[in-house]
Amino acid sequence: MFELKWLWQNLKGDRARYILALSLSVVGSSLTIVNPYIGQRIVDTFIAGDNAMQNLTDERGLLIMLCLGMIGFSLLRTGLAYLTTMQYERSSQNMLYRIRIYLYNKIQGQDMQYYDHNRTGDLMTKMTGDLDMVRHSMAWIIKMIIESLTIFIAAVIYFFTIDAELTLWLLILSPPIFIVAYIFAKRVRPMYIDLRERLSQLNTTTQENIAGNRVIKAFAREEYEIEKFADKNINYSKANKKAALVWLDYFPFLESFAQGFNVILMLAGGLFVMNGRITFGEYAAFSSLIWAVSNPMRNIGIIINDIQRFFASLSKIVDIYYAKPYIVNEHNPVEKRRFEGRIEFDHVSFKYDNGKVLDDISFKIESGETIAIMGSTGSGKTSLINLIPRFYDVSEGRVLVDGIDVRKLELDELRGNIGIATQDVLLFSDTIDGNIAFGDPDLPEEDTIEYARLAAAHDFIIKMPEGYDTIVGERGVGLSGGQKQRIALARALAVHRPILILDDTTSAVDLETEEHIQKSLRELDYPCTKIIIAQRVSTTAEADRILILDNGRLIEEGTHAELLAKRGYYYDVFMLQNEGIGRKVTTHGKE
Ligand code: DCP
Ligand code: MG
Repeated sequence: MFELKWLWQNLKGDRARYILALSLSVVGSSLTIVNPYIGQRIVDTFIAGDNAMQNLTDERGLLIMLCLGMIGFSLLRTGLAYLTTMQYERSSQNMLYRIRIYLYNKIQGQDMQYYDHNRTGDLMTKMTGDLDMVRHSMAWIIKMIIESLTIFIAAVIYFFTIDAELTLWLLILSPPIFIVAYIFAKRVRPMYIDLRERLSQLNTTTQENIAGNRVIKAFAREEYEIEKFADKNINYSKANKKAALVWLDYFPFLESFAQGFNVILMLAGGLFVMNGRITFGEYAAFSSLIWAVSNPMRNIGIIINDIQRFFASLSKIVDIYYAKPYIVNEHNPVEKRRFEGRIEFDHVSFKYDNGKVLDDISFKIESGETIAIMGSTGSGKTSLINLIPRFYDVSEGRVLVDGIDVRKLELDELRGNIGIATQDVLLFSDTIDGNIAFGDPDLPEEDTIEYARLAAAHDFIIKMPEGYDTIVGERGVGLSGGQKQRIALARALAVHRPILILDDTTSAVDLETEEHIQKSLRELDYPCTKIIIAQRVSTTAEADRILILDNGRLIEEGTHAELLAKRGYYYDVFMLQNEGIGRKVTTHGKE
């Protein structure tokens, strides 16, 4: 019921229209009983009545009126049905539109932790299938329920005005029908929740397969993936059939009860006509409206099925709606300051769901310094830099930017001061120009080219079919890993932020290109604190300071020379990376 309240809130702006639709439904369906009533008058007066022949000649006007009335009411009902459907469609579509925007904003506003826990396929299912199901329910299922109910009630009231006893005889069947329907609903509910989950799994598999197509091809795992998909597909199909077939267990009972209405009407109604309790016309009215009582009983299964699906989908959407990100923008109207770019980690520890990743890390970076971070894979480098723009929050300790705890800063302001090139490069399906200017859509073209140059990307960009207007990304021209990294670097440089974070951004470029990039970074035309994660000593050597992470701990800190002198991890890496060169030199020397 809480979900219905939620829907009602979201109908805001279209509530009047929706209520109009509901009212039109009620009026339109109540009119269903008018024609049987006219039919009853015609039968009683002109066909089966005592003076039928007499009336046929004397009251021809009345007969014509009644016939015209029948046609008129039919037309009126058709017109009303048209109007009603239009109102349902409009209000539900408007609601869908609003909810979709809201949900989209919600998803956009979620923090990284949310994305760690929610599958893309599942979110996509919510944004498409579930939303459509909810709209369909608002427009069609609720309409069907309201109309069935109105027709049922109108028919029963009409029956009562004709003959209460006969009506009661007919209604004897209702309680058992409701009991059967209730048992059915209870049994089928978990099935639809399960069905919804399987659909989401199917979508997730599909989405991952499409996104990961290259890997699948590379490992020649198509067959395995097809099987995996087939498996999910069968699961979904089975669950669908199971839910649909449950209905068959109950269908014979409900159908028999529905048929029972006719039998009771024939037996009891026949007797009543013979006794003269009701007229033949009244019997005809009963007979022509008995469907209004039995059909809702027949349809109860379909209605229950749809309601269960409706709630299964609705609860999923409501989940997104009420999902609260832990890391939020307070939206205090602050002027966006430009930071100096001082960064401090003060006894910072951090953990994901499963165990500590950073352990008691403390260091300071002055404005304008260049810091390199090195460490074996999985040592926590990415996790560490993720704390600066507050992609995640620390578990213990503080991260300070310009001396202020990042948790006290406005997210917009904080992130607006950081340029970042993340480790997994994502380019949008857009032009190269659009990708570089992503953080600043007003970037003049000369600047785009300038930053592409600094990132050593200009040369390969101009060789592309349409230069800076070449579409890249998922559906565009393919780029090499190193090319993507360089465009991502240009994108990070182009925003002119006082803090620049590069996560393994030159890992895929050759040494010569790397040299060019380092030179660019040294000569940036704006003041900037740089944090560079790198594996190569050639990159780290020129940093003001180098931090070495090992298993989440800061084990070494100092300049290139200091760390070499220390003969620790950094020294080992240095030796390892220079060993090859060293050996070559030696061999050469011997010759
Ligand atoms: N981890 C996790 N959940 C995430 C991301 C990482 O549990 N969403 C774990 C995996 C590692 C540890 O945290 O055990 C550190 O991961 P990092 O990505 O911080 O490691 P690095 O960036 O140092 O590794 P690499 O050099 O491979 O990028
Ligand atoms: Mg990393």
